[in-house]
Amino acid sequence: MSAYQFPEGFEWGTATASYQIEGGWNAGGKGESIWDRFCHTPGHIHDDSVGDTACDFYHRYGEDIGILKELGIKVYRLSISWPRIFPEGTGAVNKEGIDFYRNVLQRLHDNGIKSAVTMYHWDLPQKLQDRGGWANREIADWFRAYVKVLYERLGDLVDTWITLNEPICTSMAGYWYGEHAPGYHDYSMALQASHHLLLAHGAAVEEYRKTGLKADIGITLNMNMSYPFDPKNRADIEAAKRNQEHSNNLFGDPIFLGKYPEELFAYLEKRGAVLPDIRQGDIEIISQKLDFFGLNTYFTDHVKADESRWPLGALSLKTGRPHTDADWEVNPEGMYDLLKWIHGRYKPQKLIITENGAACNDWVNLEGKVSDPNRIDYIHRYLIQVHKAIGEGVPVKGYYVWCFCDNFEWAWGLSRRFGMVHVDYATQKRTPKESAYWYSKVIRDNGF
Ligand code: IFM
Repeated sequence: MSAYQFPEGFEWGTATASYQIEGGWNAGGKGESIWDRFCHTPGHIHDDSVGDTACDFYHRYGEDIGILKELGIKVYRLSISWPRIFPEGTGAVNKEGIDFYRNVLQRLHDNGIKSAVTMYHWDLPQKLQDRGGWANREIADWFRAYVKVLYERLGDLVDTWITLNEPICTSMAGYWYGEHAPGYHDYSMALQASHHLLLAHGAAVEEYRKTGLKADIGITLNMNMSYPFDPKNRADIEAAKRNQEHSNNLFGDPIFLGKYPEELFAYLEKRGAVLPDIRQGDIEIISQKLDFFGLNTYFTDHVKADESRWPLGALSLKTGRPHTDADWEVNPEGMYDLLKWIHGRYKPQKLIITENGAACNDWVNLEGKVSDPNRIDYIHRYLIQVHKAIGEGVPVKGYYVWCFCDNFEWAWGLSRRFGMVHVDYATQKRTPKESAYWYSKVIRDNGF
């Protein structure tokens, strides 16, 4: 019996995303995605790398699923590349794309590994970006047509469906601060895109309920706690509240409470932002009942009031805590606080931590091994907090480490390693790190 025993049937998993691992960017009839375009345009990626090959999962999925099996992973989270299914975004379905995912899902199934499939993890078809992308309200219909094909053609092999991954990154990083594709800098456009993401999410749930498929469907939101930098300073307290409403409630409230955060919207309007065009019936589409809440979380925000920061008047500062190679501070108690906060506010019947993990500066040592004690320590500490929350009644049913293998970390390219499996990008050699073996034992013991 472990000191920290998890409930029977706890779903230990690991996560990935199409653009970050697949490569084969123009193989098998795939169309161009916004990330292909973004990376192929110089100046966007810190280390000038591109995701053309990444981990070459497109050709090596058999080997990777073999490693998953060896480690005893129960659930593998992957995403579908929209332009692999619809090279033009809409219209003709690319059968080779469907076959690729059917093969992957079948292989997982044959190895006794459950699949959790994200339908959108940021690689929009470029053809749809050319029509405005997430800033165009029509995208909810484009998404509806796309997911219908996924349900029809892959539905028999999928164990869990996730509509969108971290939609706030799609809207804010993509349309406001421009760090992600398509790289715009327009806050009001980002707010409008957020609303369209929510509509697309709702459309996907609506279509799903018509299919009669039995798997669970939910969404993955990234959230984190915001604490005032100076807990005695009134302005910091208010700024932290605003910051948290922006990072958590902007998507959480409309989906789970059927309304947008009013105070936040009033503040944004006062500061000159244009609020989204919300039409009659939109909120009903957005707030349909979900089977679970998918949570991604990595760090906490410590917020100082700063009027000069438009539009939120909030600045997140470092506190001197240890940080990972992504420069994200390690604050495991933030996981506990967040789980309690979500449970209290949204009361989901089931919660899955669909991502949590650490970037570390790992390399293969002379003995051919990868020692990554900091990643082990990070996951260990965060899991202790998850365990505590479960003990207090928060219905966390699964935990997925981000990431299964090192991969293409968006604007940071190949320079940040989040994997439990090391990837040598020159040779594509895989080396499970110590964390992979540690996690494998956690799974076997259902605790630690
Ligand atoms: O790599 C990303 C992933 O695509 C989404 N969640 C956060 C991870 C680490 O930055």
